[in-house]
This record gives sequence, structure tokens and C-alpha cells, in this order.
Amino acid sequence: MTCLLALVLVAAPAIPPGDLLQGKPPSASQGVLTPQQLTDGVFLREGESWDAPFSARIEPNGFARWDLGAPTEIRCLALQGDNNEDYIVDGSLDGETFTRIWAAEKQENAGLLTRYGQVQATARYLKVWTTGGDGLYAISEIAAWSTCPAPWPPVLERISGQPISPPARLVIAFFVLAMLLAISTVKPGATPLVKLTYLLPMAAGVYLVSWLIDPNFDAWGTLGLGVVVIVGYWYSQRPKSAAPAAPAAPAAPEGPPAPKDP
Ligand SMILES: [Ca+2]
Ligand SMILES: [Ca+2]
Repeated sequence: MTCLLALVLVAAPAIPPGDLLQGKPPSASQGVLTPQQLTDGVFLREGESWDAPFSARIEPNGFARWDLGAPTEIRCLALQGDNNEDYIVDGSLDGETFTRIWAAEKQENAGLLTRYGQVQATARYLKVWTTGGDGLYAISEIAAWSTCPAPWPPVLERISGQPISPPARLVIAFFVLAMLLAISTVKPGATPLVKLTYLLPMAAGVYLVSWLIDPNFDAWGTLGLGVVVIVGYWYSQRPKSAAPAAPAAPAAPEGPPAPKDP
């Protein structure tokens, strides 16, 4: 179970190599609440809430700027931001005069969504800012490459924006323990109705705990906990080995009837 939860809870995010910004905090920013999250290498699952804990909220007129150290070719960009505004990427060679390289345009679906752009630009400084929309701005990750990853758009590993807290882990541990204890009390001869009164709340519990692990209802988490329930239930219903029977009294020998006297 521990291994299962570890698999469910720990997903190593990965961005194709060559991201010029990964791990590089902005050299300057304004109105960005957690600027390091712009380039920490973590893309969130598509459609996560704009204010998910792992996204960087941006105040109106906020911006972030990076110094790449030298003029650098920019060919591909990826930006995951809230859906209903444009996120603008400007480039500059001197840090003073910026020109627009790319606009990650607003999207139809809700939440944090990734936009991909292919550009032809050279810049030492990159700046991202936003405009329009509903005034609620957030970017969960921005990445830039001199050589576009193949395939393009890249396959990005993503995590849930809802971190699992230590209290939540405790709740999960108690739930699993309570579930196994409850299962062990179901008698093999119980009626279907009695079995349902155990199984239905457990199914609801599995669903809720999966939600606790992952608000996106991670399929593997639900499946894993469901397997625990089924295996535990099957184990409780297995035929119990019978107690050793008392040795039977030896049967009377049945020999052929004694010959009668004529
Ligand atoms: Ca991030
Ligand atoms: Ca918005």
C-alpha cells in the first residue's frame, strides 16, 4: 500500500531538455506572488484552478523578466497560464527596449492551460506579462527553447496543483485501516443486503479518499484503493479451514454373514 501511495503521490515532473528558463528565477519581477514557480519545472495538469498552490498569481500590471546572460535564439515557447487572458512574451537585447515575441492567447476551456508557440527571435532578456481577461492572472510555468523539442508540442509530465498535506496523509492512513477492519467483520454467510451496507460506504470512501489524494480524481489512486477493498473483501470471504474433526469411532467390521446352521 505504501508503494502504491508513493506511486500515486510522487510524480516526477519533467520538461524536455534545453529549457532556457528552467530552474532560473526571474532576474526581476513585479506583482508576481511566487515568481520561482514560473520556472520551477512544474507544469500542472490541464484545467487546474488558476489559483492552484503551485501556480504563480500575478497582479494586474505585474511582470517577470529573465536575463539569459547573452543574446540567445528563441525558437519554441510553452506557457501554462489561466485560460481567459493573453500572456505576452517580449524579448530584448539590451534590457531596455522590448518587442513582442509571442502571445499565448486566451483559450476556450477553463483553468490553467498550456499554449505552445514557435517563433524566430533572438533575445538576451525575456519578459512575460498579461493583459485583458478577468483580472485574475496566473502562470504555472513558462519554458523556452533554442532548439524545439521533438516532438512538438512536447510531451510534458504534469502534477496535480493540489499538494497532499500531512493531515491528509493521516486521514488516508486511518481510512485504509478502518476499511480493512470493517471488511474483516463481514461474515461469509452474510446476506447480500448486509454486504451492501459494508461495500457501499467503502466505495464512497474510496472515491472521497481518491479525491483527497488528487482533486482531479486520479484514476490510478481510485483504482489502487478499489483493488485494496476488493482484495480485502475477497480475503474476508475466503473459506475458512475447518477445525480438525474428532477421530471417528471405528466402524463395526462388516464381514459376511455367519453361515447358519443347517
Ligand atoms: Ca511551475
Ligand atoms: Ca483569468
